[in-house]
Amino acid sequence: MSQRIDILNGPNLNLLGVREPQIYGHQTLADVEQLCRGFAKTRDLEVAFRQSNHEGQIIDWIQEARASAAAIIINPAGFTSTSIAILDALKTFEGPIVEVHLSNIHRREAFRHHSYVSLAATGVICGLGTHGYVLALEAIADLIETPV
Ligand code: DHK
Repeated sequence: MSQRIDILNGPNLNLLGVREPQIYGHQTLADVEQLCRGFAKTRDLEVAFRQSNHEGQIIDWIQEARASAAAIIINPAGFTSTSIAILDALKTFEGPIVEVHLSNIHRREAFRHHSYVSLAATGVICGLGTHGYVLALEAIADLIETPV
């Protein structure tokens, strides 16, 4: 049976493609979902791809993932540097967690440099645009097959 990977996207990522394209690129979130589903198929993984502008909704999805997902990929967007509650929820998840940012947050404003989420993440990918999601899935597929 294929394992499920939850890909969770935080606030404003629904506007991907139109929002500050010089930073976040021209691909939409639907494009990212398509990329992820295409790659997941090659590794026999099931994907639940979600986006919310609401912190509580993201926390509910993380809690749900405890029972139904093998791994989490999360782009917490603006909640990265603010949400202790998302960090606490991620700490209850036992599988691998990969934090993804489209932009290189370390080349941007200082307030984006600190991530609460990184304290719970197995790995972090940033600055590689939408390809970062595929790299995260690839890493997770390997981790699931051969845990470190
Ligand atoms: C997306 C956001 O919305 C910002 O709040 C983060 C992240 C960076 C990204 O690069 O994907 O600071």
